[in-house]
Amino acid sequence: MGGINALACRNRWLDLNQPVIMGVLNVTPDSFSDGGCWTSLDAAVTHASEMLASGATIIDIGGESTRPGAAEVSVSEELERVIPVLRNLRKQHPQAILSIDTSKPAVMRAALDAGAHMVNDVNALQTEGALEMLAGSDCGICLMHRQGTPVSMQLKPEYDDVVEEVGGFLAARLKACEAAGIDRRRIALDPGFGFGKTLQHNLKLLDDLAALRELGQPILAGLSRKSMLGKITGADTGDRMLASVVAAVLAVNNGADIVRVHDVSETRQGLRIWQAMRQHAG
Ligand code: 7PJ
Repeated sequence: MGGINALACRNRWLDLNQPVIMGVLNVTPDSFSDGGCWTSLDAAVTHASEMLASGATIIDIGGESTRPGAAEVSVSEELERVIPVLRNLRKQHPQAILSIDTSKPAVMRAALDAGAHMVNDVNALQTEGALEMLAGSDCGICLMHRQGTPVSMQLKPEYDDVVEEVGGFLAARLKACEAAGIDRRRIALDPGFGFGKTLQHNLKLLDDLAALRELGQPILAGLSRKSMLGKITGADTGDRMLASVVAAVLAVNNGADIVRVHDVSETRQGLRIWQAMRQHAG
């Protein structure tokens, strides 16, 4: 295996021949979409176990809220939130691929030491020291595009051509990774839905997701419960499951390999329909 059919994540290959579900595990007290219900260790591990049983292959553990306007979290606080969860999951679910959602090199290091297989960085390894840190490892990596910082990004997003600019940014980060000595078989790319984008930008990216595949890397898409779905349907955050499943299926149909979701079991059902259609087509 190799190339776009798989993603190298330390000692294993993540098989991308079928759509892969990445389940979101927020261990942030201020996370908007689940009200911070999973802050205690037991609750977090239980929720992750449920997502794995429902069809998630990857668990994305995040201790730093990246929603628009979120406060910054210190390294020590982030470590206190995520490391116990990682260690515990590593022990209880040795088959699971564990991803750490962070932009901080010190958290990446500690998470890899605790057994994480993948780093999901909404800052695309632009933090000082992040590239070098991961060049010394063999974990999987997700590079995500965003315009602006969590505080500023939704103020006034502007692009001449959003697909071209997001693609250009991801291509440049991919190149920076390779120049730092990171094998491209470790790298997935993500347009970063909702990160410094208007509804129109998000829709254009979703419609044209296939254009990003030309970069030759696996594509990850995160649309689950995002405000763009609320803008379209009028549904509040707690009531966006159906819209999220539809969005995940559309993303996969348009070229996403991995979908980052909260509602794993429902997404699995939706993707089964897509897979059945594909298999029928041969
Ligand atoms: C994303 C993410 C995403 C990747 C968040 C939320 C906001 N990581 N982390 N892609 N979104 N790779 O879940 O609504 O879209 S946090």
